[in-house]
Amino acid sequence: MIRKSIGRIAGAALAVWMGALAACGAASAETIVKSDMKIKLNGSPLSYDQAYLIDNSLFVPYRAFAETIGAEVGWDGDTETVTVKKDDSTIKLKIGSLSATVNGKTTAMAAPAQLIDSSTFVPVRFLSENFGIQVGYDDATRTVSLTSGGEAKHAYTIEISEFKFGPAELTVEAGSTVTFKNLDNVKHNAVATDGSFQTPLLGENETASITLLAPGEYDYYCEPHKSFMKGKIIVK
Ligand SMILES: [Cu+2]
Repeated sequence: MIRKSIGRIAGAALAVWMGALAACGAASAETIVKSDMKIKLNGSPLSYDQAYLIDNSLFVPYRAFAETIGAEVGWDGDTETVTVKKDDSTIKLKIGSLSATVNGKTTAMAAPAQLIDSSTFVPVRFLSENFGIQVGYDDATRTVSLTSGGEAKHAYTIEISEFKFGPAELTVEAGSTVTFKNLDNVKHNAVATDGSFQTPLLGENETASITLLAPGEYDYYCEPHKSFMKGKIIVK
């Protein structure tokens, strides 16, 4: 049933992989290529014993991938269906089927789950995106980057009033968005001492937001009032 044509194709068109969700001719023979792409999750490299490019979609073994993203898995041999469950989301993939079930809804996929040498391989992009994990690809380093942390994202506001940042020190989770709001009728901004962020000069009631991804301590100041207007954001 499952065609396997493992071959070597140099320089598979990875740009196509990025957009491969769009369409897939069900009748066309799949092209299965061993993949040497690297995968990172939130910046940490992951390693899989095997990975394949199938019709330019990256596939990895389902158990290993589920562990990576902190999901539970199940396998029903009678229906050849993999169930992947994470938080409140459940995705069911049937071997060879272009329809997946995402929280009970039938959803089309670019390339189906596959049995290769008796192991079940699942598409990284499809699962990641349906679990709210962002997927990026850097062609130069052939690295797929997965960014999770949906529920850890928070939004904070620092009010600038009477030439002070309030609160002067703020602790946030990595990936949080911090909005500066100026309440003074004098222009202020916020500039990180290490150059990692800089808002425009804000007039009265104007706001600017920054997103802090890397943990660390960020000292910042207001450029026009550098000598006395200072603050700190601690990213955990
Ligand atoms: Cu200022």
